[in-house]
Amino acid sequence: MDPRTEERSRKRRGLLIVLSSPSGAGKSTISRMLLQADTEVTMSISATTRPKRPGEVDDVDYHFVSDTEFDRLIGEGEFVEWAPVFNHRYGTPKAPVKAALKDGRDILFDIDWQGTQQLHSAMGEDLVRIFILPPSMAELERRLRSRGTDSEEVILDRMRRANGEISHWAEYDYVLINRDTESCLAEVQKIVAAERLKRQRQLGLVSFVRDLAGPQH
Ligand SMILES: Nc1nc2c(ncn2[C@@H]2O[C@H](COP(=O)(O)OP(=O)(O)OP(=O)(O)O)[C@@H](O)[C@H]2O)c(=O)[nH]1
Ligand SMILES: [Mg+2]
Repeated sequence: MDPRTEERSRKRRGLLIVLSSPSGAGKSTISRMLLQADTEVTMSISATTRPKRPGEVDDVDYHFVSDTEFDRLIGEGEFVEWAPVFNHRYGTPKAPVKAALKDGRDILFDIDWQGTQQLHSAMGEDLVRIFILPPSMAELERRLRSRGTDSEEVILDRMRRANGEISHWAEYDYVLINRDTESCLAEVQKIVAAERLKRQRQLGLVSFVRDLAGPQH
């Protein structure tokens, strides 16, 4: 296809959406609902050296890899960002990000503040950063406990880590307080809708406006 025709048929450049939050603030639930509601958004699947948990599926939840394999991926420049989180390493594969941007599809990233900083340096304006805060620390703790899956020690550890993650809130473009899931999801959808309309993401605008002006000018 002639590149100009191809550009017009694509209409817009894809959007990279980061959702970060402390553990228990509702990020996973909101991600899942957004993916279900919006077929233009797909999830970025990270590689990790952490062991697979029961119920997790390789290449669906994460690409579970060994330390050696992770080193190889770093060496070959396969990651757009990677960071140590707790005792393991996590990284975002580069190829799907490039493909999505080009095809005008959006990608959602569930990554921490370290990854967000790196992605921001690498991808600039293609990235929109959303941070989700809990309504209070008491509510965060209540939500962590209500999962019923974690030991007291794990819960206390997550609460400690939550303060560290929250301290990076001001590095994000949008900050939402998750008082209830439905309204928080609606807010995320409004952000996504507006970001898609940004001038720099609408391909073919220059030629559209040129044609609008027409031959009389
Ligand atoms: N930088 C970076 N962080 C990642 C990546 N993938 C996952 N993470 C972060 O690593 C942390 C731990 O993720 P998991 O091991 O899946 O544990 P979890 O139970 O989901 O932890 P929480 O989401 O914090 O409740 C989360 O904060 C993720 O956002 C990645 O590719 N890069
Ligand atoms: Mg998670």
